[in-house]
Amino acid sequence: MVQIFSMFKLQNYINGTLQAPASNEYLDNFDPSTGKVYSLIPDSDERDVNQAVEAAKAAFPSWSVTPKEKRSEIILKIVDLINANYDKLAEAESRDNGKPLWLAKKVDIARAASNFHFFATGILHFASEAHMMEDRVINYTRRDPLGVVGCISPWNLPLYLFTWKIAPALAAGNCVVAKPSEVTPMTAYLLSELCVEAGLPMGVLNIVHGLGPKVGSSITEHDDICAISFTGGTATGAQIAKVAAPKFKKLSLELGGKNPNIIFDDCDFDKALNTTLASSFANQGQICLCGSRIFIQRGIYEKFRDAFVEKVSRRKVSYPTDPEAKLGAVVSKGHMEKVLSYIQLTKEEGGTILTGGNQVHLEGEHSEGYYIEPTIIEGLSYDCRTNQEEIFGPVVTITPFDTEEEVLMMANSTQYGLAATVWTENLTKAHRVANDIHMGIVWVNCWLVRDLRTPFGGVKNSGVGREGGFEALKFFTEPKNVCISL
Ligand code: TXE
Repeated sequence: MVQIFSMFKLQNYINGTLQAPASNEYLDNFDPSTGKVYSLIPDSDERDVNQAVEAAKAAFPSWSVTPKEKRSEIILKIVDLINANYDKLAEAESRDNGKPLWLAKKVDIARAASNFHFFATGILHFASEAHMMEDRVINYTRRDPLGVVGCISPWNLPLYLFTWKIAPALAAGNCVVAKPSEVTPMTAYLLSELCVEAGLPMGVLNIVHGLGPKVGSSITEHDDICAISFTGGTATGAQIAKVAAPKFKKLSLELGGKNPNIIFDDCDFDKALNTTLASSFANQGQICLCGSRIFIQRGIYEKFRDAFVEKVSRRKVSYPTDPEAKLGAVVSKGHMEKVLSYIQLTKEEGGTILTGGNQVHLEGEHSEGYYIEPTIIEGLSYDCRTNQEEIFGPVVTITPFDTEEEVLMMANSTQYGLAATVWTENLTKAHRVANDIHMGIVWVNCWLVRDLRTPFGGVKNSGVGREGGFEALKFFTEPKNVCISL
């Protein structure tokens, strides 16, 4: 008797119910740690998006006037359910993305719960302003929910970035049509089950799975979706802007980065070294905030380089459930090939690989997984392609510098402007460099320290707008000035 294993099929979440796509077609969902298909994703299309938009439109009149305390209470129920299903969500995230299980537990799921908690409470303190004029005239600013909004998220921090958009949108009283990356859809699917359990009113949140150019573009194009919040690649961001701009949709674009990590010779050496291990290779280097261009002042260049290479060469690449794994699998075969192609490019550009540079072949069931050694490259010019283009994998370059002016020129030389890290014990220099670097975020003597109240985003090709705190609630509301003559 041949046993037919029926692959688990994810479902869309539309109008409060979990359902098959209109096409009844499915896409393969790969486990990056084994290279094998382990579930199926709805191959949705504009029919599903249209149904989701209709559900959201029907829910908006009620949800938008639900008292914020009630909205907060329902969203906090989702927080409780995330925490009650913590390990299941972490295991799902790790299997879907390839990241180490310990990392999914420590970062991804914790932050998903925090995102909902932050905005469920933040909305209770969200206020606007009034402006008094002479002769008894008062102005006040209303901030009303926008209506039906689109949230489109990427594969590197799947539930973390998915909820980073959905939480403020819902808290502010909008209804949402959301699309997670088709590369890592699992935790978004599990979240929809939790939303049903939390009693989120039907149609308030709708999750449509599927391909970007099909489902994502249907969301971007839909005339009844008035705002798009997107995180992903710069090229895709440009594509979305091209569609949305002539329709005058509100846009929040959180795009790529090529972040400088600037290490002056008066830094706290051990702290800079240990933090740079994380800022270079956390999540397999698949975080838009990773510091992939490391600039080291000449006085400590060789000492730092040798210590860094020694530590990195010992970082264990392993299957995600290995508690010793410092790096897991990169997210897909295509992405692995993209990263390996940049390692090949770096050789052609004259780089020297000090450690790493190879695909890793594990044994047994993980032998077909997508693993790459953490890689350090030196000897490249600051303006070559390897140092100008986003690789988004476990690959960093190191470059010596002499003066502050020189390193600022190199750091500011790319088309990106997301996040910089600066290591110095000289306070005046820290403030001066932070002032002169063209980025949206600057960490001094730390990395990835996140206060959710702060404005989050970048300049140049790293995006448009800011997420986080009241910036996010302002994005997801429309200000209206009312001027009354008493
Ligand atoms: O991003 P995409 P991907 C960078 C990184 C990576 C590159 C591409 O360099 O190699 O972007 O990654 C949806 N209309 N970052 O492929 O294509 C898509 O389905 C509407 C940086 O993940 O931008 C997915 O849900 N939507 C980034 C989402 O967009 C479309 C994190 C992101 O996919 C669409 C990830 C379209 N035409 C990658 N095409 C960061 N800033 O953190 C695709 N999508």
